[in-house]
Parts: sequence; structure tokens; C-alpha cells
Amino acid sequence: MKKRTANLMIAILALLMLSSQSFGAQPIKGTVTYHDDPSKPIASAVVELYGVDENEEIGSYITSTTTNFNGKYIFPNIPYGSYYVKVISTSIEPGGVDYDDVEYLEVLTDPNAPLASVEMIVILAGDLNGNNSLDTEDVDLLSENLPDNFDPEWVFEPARLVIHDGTKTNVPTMGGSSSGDVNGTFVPIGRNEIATTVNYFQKQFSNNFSIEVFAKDITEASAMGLVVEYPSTVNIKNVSSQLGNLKNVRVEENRIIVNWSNENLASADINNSEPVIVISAVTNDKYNGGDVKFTMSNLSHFLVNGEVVRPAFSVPYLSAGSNDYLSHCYPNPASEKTTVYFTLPCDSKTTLNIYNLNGKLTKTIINEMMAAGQHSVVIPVSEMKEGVYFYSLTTSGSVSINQSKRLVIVH
Ligand SMILES: [Ca+2]
Ligand SMILES: [Ca+2]
Repeated sequence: MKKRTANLMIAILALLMLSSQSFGAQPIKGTVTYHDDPSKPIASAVVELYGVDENEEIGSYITSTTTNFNGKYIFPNIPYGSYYVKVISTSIEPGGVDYDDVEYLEVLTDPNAPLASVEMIVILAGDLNGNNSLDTEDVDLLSENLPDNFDPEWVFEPARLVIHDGTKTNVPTMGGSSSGDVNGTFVPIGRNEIATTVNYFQKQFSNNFSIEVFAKDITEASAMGLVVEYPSTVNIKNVSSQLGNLKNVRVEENRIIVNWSNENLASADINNSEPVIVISAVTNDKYNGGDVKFTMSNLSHFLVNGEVVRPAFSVPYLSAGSNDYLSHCYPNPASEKTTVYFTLPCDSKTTLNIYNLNGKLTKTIINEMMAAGQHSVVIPVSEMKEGVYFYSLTTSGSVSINQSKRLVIVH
């Protein structure tokens, strides 16, 4: 009986420890901004979390994360305690340094009119000789090296102590600057900037095609809202996602609105090497052979750990190419037969003729309606005289083609 009671006690204790542990771990969240300006978030900043040693100094490294498009970072499930948070770098190019900064630095270092206090971020930006204060040597360094020899680097405020307990977590805004931008004019990334990278690739064109949209660095999300703009030369057939059933897909005149959310807004994994959505489409009768571009609206976003994240998207760009519809033939020179390769951008009445050097029609190989896409045709040449010929592709469709290439016949 006593043993059972003891076991029960242990079980209750274990349960209490488990629950206190799960209640005692919360995310540490914060923001990294340019010159402490909330309208200038610094995206892609690497933020590191450290413990605190016995002298209240930076202890051992724990983990790191990266800020999102809005400059926000999150360390999930961090047990309560004291930590240091430090920003070390960002992949954004620094900038914003010009003669205005020299003038401002002169004002700040004027011994006749010393300013009472200067913000730490301003000192960081202007302290080019690294002696932790603003002085005339900093002014000289900046003015002598402008405009061509000054190569700004990023500087960030020192690590901040974070007290993380059950009542609150004091995570201050972390500031960064490009060195030399003393007056903080640089805008690291615009909120209105479309976070879209276009992955150009030439897709052999056919009436039916698909657009695979990739979202860079998104490995999990609880919800997704994408707005994709498309040209009037195509009709949308279908939209699918690796995340499963899309809750709501609305195809409007020139845009597709895709909504997805996970049950109870729980996190779902996203396979980074797979597209987040695939749009199937077909060219319509307005299509005249040009390029087909789909663009991501800057409304597109994901919800990750309760934060709105706007990643860089990768969207294929369907290029009609160099308009080299008529490709090579092989073999060339030929003695028995040769194969001609060509691409039709749209369904077309198609003619493939062979002419001799004098422009006289020697042979008609194709003269019929053909579907858009890649084609090849075998031409028997053993009966033809040795010499130089031209094979010529002409089409009449919404795109008309008239291209010729050389063919040599030897026996
Ligand atoms: Ca200095
Ligand atoms: Ca500046």
C-alpha cells in the first residue's frame, strides 16, 4: 500500500514537472530595425541566442534564427531564464552613405557645440575608426573615402540581456545600421517591395502549361494566402497545392486568390523543394505568341508561428524564346535521311518545304494543320541530288512563322 502511494506521488510529481516545463517555455520574439525606426525593418538578419554566465556576461551559444520580411524573429519554446540576444549579420546590401552624413558627423563632433547625447545607433554608424566615440578622425575617414572608396558594412547594437519569465519577456528592438549612414537615411527593404524573384526558364511552349510557384525558405506554415496575377492571354484551369485541399480558390479576371489554412492553425510542414502551388493554364485566342508572365502580388503571405511572413517567391516565366521555331536537322550533311526539329507556339496551318539553291521548290514534306508544341519529321533524301538545299517552315496561325535553314546532301 505504501509503495503504491509512493509510486502515485512520483507519478504526480513527474506530471507536475512536465506541466511546469511546458508552461515554463515560451517563445522569445523581437524585431530588428534600421536606426530603431519601426518603419524600416531589417529582413534576413541572423539573430543569435546565448545563455548568461556567472558574471552576467554573454554565456554559451544556444541557437540562431533569421528575421522575416518584417524584421521579426522568433525563438520558439525557450525555457524561462536569462539570455542574451545578438544580431550578427544580414544578407541585405548596406547603403545610404553620402556627403550629408559627413556634414551631420561634423555637427555631432563640433567641439564648440557638443550635443548633449547621441543615440547609440548613431555612434555605431559614425564611429569609423572604432574607438567607441565620434571624433574628427571619423569625419575625415568618411569625407576622404566618399564617394568611391567607401564600402559600407553592417553594424549592429551589442547583445541585449533578455529576462524571460512567466510574467513578461523584455525583448527590446535591436538596431542595426550601415556604417557611415549617420543620419539613418537608408531604407533596408521597402514594405511595398514585391518580394518576388522570377526564375526565368524557357519552357517549350504548348497551349497547355503549368506554373510552379516556389516559396523560398518557407518550411512550415499554419496558413497561406497567395495572390497571383496572370495575363489575359491565358485561361486558368486548375490550382493545386502540396498542402492539400485549398480552402478557397478564386479566379478573377486577372488574378487568382488562393487561401489555405491548417486545422486549428497548427503548423504544417512545407517541402521546400516542391512548389507550394501549381497553376494549370491554357493559352486562349488572345495569345499572339509573346511571353507569358505570372507575377506574385505583394499581398501574398504565409502565417508562421502567428507571424505574417512574405518570402521570396520563385515563379517561372514562360518565354516564347528567341523565336527560333525551326531548329536543326540531324544528320547534316545527310545521305539517306535527316530529321528536322521545330516548335509551334500555337496550333497552325504548317508547311515544311525544301528548296534548292536557286529557290526552286524541290519537295513538300508537311502541308497540314498541326498542334502547338514540339515536332520532328524525317525527310528521306537518298533520291535527291547532291548539293545545298534549304528547308523552310512557314505557318499561318495566331503566330506566323517563315524560317529557313541549310541542308547539305552528299552521296
Ligand atoms: Ca570614432
Ligand atoms: Ca545617410
